Parts: sequence; structure tokens; C-alpha cells
Amino acid sequence: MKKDTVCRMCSSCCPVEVEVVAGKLVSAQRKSFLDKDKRSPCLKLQAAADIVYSDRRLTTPLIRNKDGAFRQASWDEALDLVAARFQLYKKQKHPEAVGWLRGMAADWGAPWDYANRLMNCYGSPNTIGNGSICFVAREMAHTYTYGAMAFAEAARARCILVWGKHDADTALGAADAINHAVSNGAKLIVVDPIQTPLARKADIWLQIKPGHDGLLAMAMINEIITRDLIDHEFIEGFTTGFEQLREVASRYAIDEIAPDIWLDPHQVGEAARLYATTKPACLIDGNGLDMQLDIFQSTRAVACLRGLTGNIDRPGGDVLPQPIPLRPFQARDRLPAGVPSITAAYPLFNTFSESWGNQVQSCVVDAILDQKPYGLKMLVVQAGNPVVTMADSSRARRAMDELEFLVVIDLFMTRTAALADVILPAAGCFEKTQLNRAAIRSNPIILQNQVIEPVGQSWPDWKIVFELGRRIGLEQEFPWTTAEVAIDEQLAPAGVTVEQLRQSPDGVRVEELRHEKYRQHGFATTSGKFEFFSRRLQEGGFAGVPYGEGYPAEVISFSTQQQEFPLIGISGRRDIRFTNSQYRTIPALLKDEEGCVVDIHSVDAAPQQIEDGDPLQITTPKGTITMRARVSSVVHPGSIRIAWGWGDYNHACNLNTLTDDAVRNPITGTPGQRTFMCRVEKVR
Ligand SMILES: Nc1nc2c(c(=O)[nH]1)N[C@H]1C(S)=C(S)[C@@H](COP(=O)(O)OP(=O)(O)OC[C@H]3O[C@@H](n4cnc5c(=O)[nH]c(N)nc54)[C@H](O)[C@@H]3O)O[C@H]1N2
Ligand SMILES: Nc1nc2c(c(=O)[nH]1)N[C@H]1C(S)=C(S)[C@@H](COP(=O)(O)OP(=O)(O)OC[C@H]3O[C@@H](n4cnc5c(=O)[nH]c(N)nc54)[C@H](O)[C@@H]3O)O[C@H]1N2
Ligand code: SF4
Ligand SMILES: [Mo]
Repeated sequence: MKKDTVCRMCSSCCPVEVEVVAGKLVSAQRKSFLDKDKRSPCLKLQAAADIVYSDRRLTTPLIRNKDGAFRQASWDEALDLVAARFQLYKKQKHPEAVGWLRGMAADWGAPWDYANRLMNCYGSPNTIGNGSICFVAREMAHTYTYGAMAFAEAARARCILVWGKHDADTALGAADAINHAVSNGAKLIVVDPIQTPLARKADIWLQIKPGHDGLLAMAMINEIITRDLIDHEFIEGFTTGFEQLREVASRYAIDEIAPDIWLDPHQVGEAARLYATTKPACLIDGNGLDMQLDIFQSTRAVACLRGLTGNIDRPGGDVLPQPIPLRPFQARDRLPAGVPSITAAYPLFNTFSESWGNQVQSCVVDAILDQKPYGLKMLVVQAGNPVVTMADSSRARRAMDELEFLVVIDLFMTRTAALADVILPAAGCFEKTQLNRAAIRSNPIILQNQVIEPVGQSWPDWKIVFELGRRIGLEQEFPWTTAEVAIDEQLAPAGVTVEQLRQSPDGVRVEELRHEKYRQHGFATTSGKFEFFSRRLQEGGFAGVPYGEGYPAEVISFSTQQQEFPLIGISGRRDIRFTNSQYRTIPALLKDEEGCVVDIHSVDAAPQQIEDGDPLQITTPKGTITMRARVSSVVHPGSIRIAWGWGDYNHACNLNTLTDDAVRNPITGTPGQRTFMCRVEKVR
């Protein structure tokens, strides 16, 4: 039988059709507006049955014995044990000593609201997401500029500027749209330090020096203004701070900037002019900007390009969402006043959006190890693997060890789960119905619909949270016995029900898609305008226009120690077979090539006679890892690309052993996990 749902094995949330035979998932196909032979393939989805029915799945709750070994337990016993711990800290009058850390995998929509609701009603402000290193930090820069994150309408664009994103590996619906537009003649510009498959297809590829995107954006802004390629009507009617931006950008002349960031000035000028003069043009920014020390200002500068050219919220440009009215589910008003969150040092981040709340995950480690701003004693980790995915993972691991009590909710026995006192087995994405963030943000809403029963005794995340809530005395706050009733209640203001969504697998539209909404309603910023200048940022102590206070001294971790660490390390490609630290134990996904390699240019390989397959030690001030070499011209001399995501599978390949968490972006708390200075040595 064929069933419709949304895949959530990575954050792309692709609509899929699943073949179910005798209650078992057999195969799954991604839906797309493109013909089958033109769709970008997803190897994870092809291996969906292997992942769902992997013999490595956690199938019962586990409790750690006094001797350190795990034993199987019933849900009642495990949840009672966790609930008793919650009660203990409450009795000690320190509910804020309990934290809840969310990784990316259980989704950011309703599941994030449920975790917040539980913690707010319990009395702890410490529900923390990992948005500081993911797209949420970028979303914040978009939001401070024009009120929300804009999404490229690439399929209709005549010019596509892709900046640090590689959708063929990470977001296949978007990849389909780019391919469609390009095959219809749209121009393609790619900003990426790596010669990716997309860069090879581009009309112009800017192989930027990693981490220096802000300089490029400012030079492009300068070129577009100087050549008068701006949209005067839009700028005069709908923006703030144009003159200030012009003045700051005039300090970034292409001829001076380009050579410092490994680029040809002519090519940069050409890219700026092509983007500004081809209409409509969209700008797709990605995780190449995230995880950088300079994440916020660089994304703000890139975002300004959309306003200068008037491409914001135009058909074929970058479109602003039409938010769906929802019943607030986080119960923020239940949180007792007076206890600040452990992330309070990042107030602009914590307040830019009601629904995101606290996202600076490094603060969890500060609180546990350094009691900064106060201590955390118990942590629930849901859908994340922080001991390999957080910056400076040795420190993150020490923090997990230090806790009095650690609960992990996951599908597999990860390195983080292995440290837990209690492990609760979660059901995977095909085994539960949830209102994911893609559904809430987009118009139409597409339901992630349960198509098979949970594997073993695993439970969907919603059920775990609701049941735990009831056991800590929050029966009234968690009255729902199914996901459906909770979703119906949350969607009530939109007038949409789960039943309706099930009848309409391609989604339900709450209102017609509209462009240039700002002409009627303005932008959802403080001034109601597109803000080249942001008063809120200035009042918060930061530059009101991008780089208004100069360019930062340090954009790459350890750049003050370049003598000893001369190469730029780039945290590498997101292989389509895997999601972050996941899926390396699935044999079907490992069989072709392993992929755990370091790309090094022949210029940098020559002095040590490094050849393909040689084991290399990569070292930073934080630590050393070992991987095999691949001599390759996809990287620029002076930089290496280090495979991302192998740390759970093999500790010796854990990239975050190398990264730093001490220096962070002052606005978003983002450490330099993408780009850092390092050195390599051939293992002899
Ligand atoms: N150096 C470096 N560091 C990085 C990155 C990088 O590229 N380089 N990427 C960063 C980014 S953008 C992110 S988002 C983070 C990701 O960091 P994490 O969120 O820690 O990433 P994952 O490795 O995807 O871990 C997700 C975990 O959730 C489990 N899981 C999957 N589905 C479900 C579910 O439905 N419910 C529950 N409860 N669990 C589930 C998986 O088994 C897995 O163990 O890593 C960041 N760290
Ligand atoms: N298959 C798969 N899909 C995934 C994930 C996964 O792990 N695997 N993770 C999911 C998650 S959590 C996220 S956040 C998204 C991220 O997905 P994307 O936004 O596509 O991000 P990445 O693939 O990490 O990086 C995109 C590009 O940025 C480039 N880049 C690296 N450094 C720089 C730089 O300094 N400047 C510029 N301009 N570019 C740079 C990289 O070479 C890469 O080609 O993908 C999601 N989808
Ligand atoms: S890209 Fe693949 S794994 Fe990710 S949501 Fe889409 S189908 Fe699923
Ligand atoms: Mo992410």
C-alpha cells in the first residue's frame, strides 16, 4: 500500500510516498515537480528500510546499573525514575538546574514547542536548542533585516546566487528547483571555497577564502551602489539606512579586497553586476555561513544585497513566509519571573523570535563545567549527539560526565547516549505523526504522517514528552493522548485539522501565495522597513549597519597561531548518505566508498610527499585526529577539507576534537566550527 508523508531523516523535510507491505516500510520515493529521471537522488531515502529496521535501533528503555552496565527497563520504571529526578531539583528549589538540550533531529516545529512547554511549566528556563551553529543564527540576521527568513523561489529565477549551500547533498527539493531553472537558462553564481559539483556548473564560481564572506558581500554591495545598479523605488520607499550602508561599503573596494580573499577582482565585479542586473534574481544562503565566528555580520551583509536589488519578496526572488496562525504552545507565561536562562549573555539572540527562544548551546557546557552563570545538574538530551557535534567535543564530553543525571532520547546508542543514566528509545520519522517546522512555516502545510508502527517498544517524541509531563505533575498541561488532538488544538486558529491534512497529502493552503506583501503591511522589523540600519542592533551594543564598527580581527579560529598552524581547515561536505553524525552503522550506506577523508591540494601535499590514501594527522591547539588523504584540486592551496560527521562511528575521526568553543560570535554565541587553522603530518 502506498502512503504519503514527509521524510525527516534530515532537515529538508521532503514530501515522500512510502510503500508499506504487511505493516512494514519497504521503500520510499521522494515527490517532486520534476520527472523521476531528473530528480536529485537521496541515498538515505533509498536505504530507509535498512535504517528503520537496523538491528542497532534502541528498542526498550535502558537504565544504568550501579556497576555501570545498562539493563532493559519498562517505560513505567524509566519514566518514573526520570520524573523523580525532576521532582528532586524542584524540591531543592532549583528547577533551573535541569536543562533540556535539543539537537536537530526531532524537528523544530511542534516537538520544540512541547519540550519548551514541559520545561516552562516545570519552572526551568533552560530549554536550549543548537541553533547557534545551525541555520537559526542565519535566520536571526535575516530577521533583523526584513523580519523573517527569506526563501528563494529558485525555479522561477533568471539568476541564482548560491552562497555557501550545496542542496544536492542537503536539500533535494531546492536542488530540483535550481536544476530546473539552470536548464531553462538561468544564470548561476556560486560562492564556495570548494569546487563542488554545483560550482562546476556555475557561470561564475567565486572560490572564496573560507570564513571571509563578509568582505566579499561588502565589496559586492560597494560595486552595485557605485555602478548605480540599485532598485531606487524600493530603496526610497521601503528601507532604512541606505546612506550609512553606502558609506561603510565604500571602504571595501573590490580591487583591494579581492586578492586578500583569493579572488579575481574582475570576476567579483562581474558576479555583482550579473546578480544586480538580471531580474528576477534569488540568493540562496546556507550553512557555509553558519558555524563561522563572523556569522551574524556576514549574513546581514549578504541579506542587504536582496534589498539593494529589490529582489526581496518578488516572484523568482527571495520570498518572505506567510506565517500560519497557531495557538501558542510553549506556555512561556508559566515560567516564574526572575530566573534568567543560562543563555542570558546573548539577549539579542534569545529575543529575536518568540518561537525560537534559547539557542546558544555552548552555554550548556559553560553552565555544567564552570557554573556560568550558574550550574546545571541534570540534562535531557533529545535528538542530538552533542559529544561529537558540539565544538571542542572533549570539553562537551567532560560536561556530560560531570552531570549528576543525564537522560538521552534517541534511536541509536550514540556516544552521548552511552554516557546516560537513562536512555529512552524514540520512534523514527516514519513511525510518528508530527507538525514539523517546514509544515508550520510553509504555505501549504504538509503533514508528517505516521505510516508504520514504532519499532520495538520505541515511542514517538511527543508521547515521551507528554507522558513525562504528566508524571511530573503537569496532567493539566498535557491532556492530550494522541498527537492528532494536540496538533488539532495547535492548528485551530488556522482552521485546519489533521484529518484535512491527511486528505490532502500535497498540503493545505491557508491563504493564497502573495508577493511584495511589504507594500501593504511593511516588513516585520522595528521600523516596518527593510533595515540596512537596525536601531535594535545598535541599542544592543552592535553595529547598526553591517561592519559599521569595522571588520573583526578574528574570523577563523586560532588565526593568531598561524605560524604553527598554517593551513585553513574546512569542516567538510554533508554527504547525501548521512546526516551529521548519523547512519554510519548502516551497511547499505557504507558499501560504495567510505568518505572519511581529507582533501589536500597537491601544492600542500608535496613537501611531505603525501599521496592518496596516506594516513594524515590533523592538529589544532585543541587536539589531533587521523584520516586518510585524498590529493585533490577541489580545495584551494592553503586549505584542506576535512570530512564531517564521522566522530560517532570512529572517535579518531571526530572533527570536533579540533574545534574551539572559547571564542564565539558576540551576538549569536557561534563558535568557529566550520573554519579553523590547523596543520597536517603524514603518519610514517
Ligand atoms: N565541525 C562541525 N560541527 C558541526 C557541524 C558541521 O558541519 N561541522 N554541523 C552542525 C550542525 S548544522 C548541526 S544542526 C549539528 C547537529 O548536531 P546534532 O543534532 O547533535 O546532530 P546529529 O548527529 O544529526 O544527531 C541527531 C541525533 O538524533 C537522533 N534522532 C534521529 N531522529 C530522531 C527522532 O525522531 N527523535 C529523537 N529523539 N532522536 C532522533 C539520531 O539518532 C542522532 O543521534 O551539528 C553541528 N556540528
Ligand atoms: N545529507 C545531509 N543532508 C543534510 C545534513 C547532513 O548532515 N547530511 N544536515 C542538515 C543540516 S543540520 C543542515 S544545517 C543543512 C546544511 O546544508 P547546507 O546549507 O547546504 O550546508 P553545507 O552542506 O554544510 O555547506 C554548504 C557549502 O558551504 C561551503 N562552505 C564551507 N565553508 C564556506 C565558507 O567559508 N564560505 C562559503 N561561502 N561557503 C563555505 C561548503 O563547501 C559547502 O559546499 O543540511 C541538512 N541536510
Ligand atoms: S534529503 Fe533525503 S533524507 Fe533528507 S528529508 Fe529529503 S528524502 Fe529525507
Ligand atoms: Mo544544522
